[in-house]
Amino acid sequence: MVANLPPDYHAKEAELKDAKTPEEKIAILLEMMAIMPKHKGTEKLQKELKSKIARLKKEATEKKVISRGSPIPTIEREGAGQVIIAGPPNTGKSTLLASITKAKPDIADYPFTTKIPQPGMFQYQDIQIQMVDTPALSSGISENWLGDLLRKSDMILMLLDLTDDDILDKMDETMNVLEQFKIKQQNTWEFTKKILWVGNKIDIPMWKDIKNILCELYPLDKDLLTISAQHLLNIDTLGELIFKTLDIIRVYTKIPGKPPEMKNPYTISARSTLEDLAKSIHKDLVKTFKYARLWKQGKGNPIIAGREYILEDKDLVEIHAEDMK
Ligand SMILES: Nc1nc2c(ncn2[C@@H]2O[C@H](COP(=O)(O)OP(=O)(O)O)[C@@H](O)[C@H]2O)c(=O)[nH]1
Ligand SMILES: [Mg+2]
Repeated sequence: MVANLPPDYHAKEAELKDAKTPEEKIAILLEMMAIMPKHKGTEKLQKELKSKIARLKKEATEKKVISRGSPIPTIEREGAGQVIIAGPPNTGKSTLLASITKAKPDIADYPFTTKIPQPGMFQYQDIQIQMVDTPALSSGISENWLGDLLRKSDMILMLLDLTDDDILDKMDETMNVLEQFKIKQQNTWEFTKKILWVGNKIDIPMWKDIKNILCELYPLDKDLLTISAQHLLNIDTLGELIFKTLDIIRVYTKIPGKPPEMKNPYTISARSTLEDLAKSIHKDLVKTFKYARLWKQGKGNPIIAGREYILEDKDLVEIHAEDMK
C-alpha cells in the first residue's frame, strides 16, 4: 500500500471496480497513472498499473476481432480538404479544433474525453478546410473505424504534447497503431498518408527539452511545427502548412463580359490542367472547352491558354466554350 496518494486517485480506484469493458478500464488506469505522483515510492505501483494496462490492451485487441454491431462513425468530406487531427491522449486535439473552428468539443485534462470524431471548418484565407477531432490513437483502444477515417482523409495532422515526459512511449505506441492501421510501413519512416507533424503547448517553457528528446529518436527536426492551441501561437503558419500539405491550389473564375468572382475560388489538386478545372466545373465544359483567357496573380494582361495548361495558385480563368446549340 502506497501512502499519500491523492484523493482523486482513490476515487478512480473505486470507478475502476465498476468499469465493465477493457476499454473503460484502460481509460481509468491511464487517468490513475496521470494523477499518481511520480517518485521512488510509487515506482512499484506504476509498474503494476502499466502491466495491467498492457494485459487489458491485449484482451481488448483479441476481443475486437469478434465484436460487431456498434455503429461506425464516418464524417462526410466538406470544403477544400479533410484533415484528421490525430495523436496520443491529452495532446490538445480537441483544444485545437475549438481554437480554429466554431466546433465545441469537450476538453479535459484526462485522457479519452473524445469518443467519436467531430468535424469543424477552418477558415484559411478565402477557403474552408474541414478539421476532424478524433479519439486518441492507442493500441487496444483505437477502433478500426478510426483507421478507415485516417486512410480516407486527405491528410493527418499528428498532434504531440511537447510537455509530456512520456513522449517517447507515446510516439512508440502511435507508430504501432499506424502500423496496425496500415498507414505506416514496419521499421521504416514511410507513410501511406501525408502527415503534418505538430508539437503543441509551447506556452510552457519545457517544450524545448522535450522537442530535443523527440528529435534525437525521430527524423522530425525540420518537419515539426510547434504551436500552442490554447494561446493561438503559430496558427497562421499552421494554416499555411495545412494548405501546402493538402497540395491544392485556388483558381478564381470569371464569365466573359462579367467581373471576376474573387470570393469563392475553386480548389483543385496542385498541377491540375485547365481541362481538369473544366471537369470540376461541369462535365459538358470538358467537351465544349475552346480556350481560356488567364490572368496570373499581379499581372495585368491575360494570356491565352489551352486544355493542357498547368494551373497555379490564384490564377484567374475565363473559359471560352463552343456553343452547343
Ligand atoms: N498549456 C497548454 N495546455 C493545453 C494546450 N492545448 C491543450 N491543453 C490542455 O491539455 C489538456 C488536454 O486537452 P484536450 O484538447 O482535451 O486534449 P485531447 O485529449 O488531445 O483532445 C487540457 O487540459 C487542455 O486545456 C496548449 O496549447 N497549452
Ligand atoms: Mg479530445
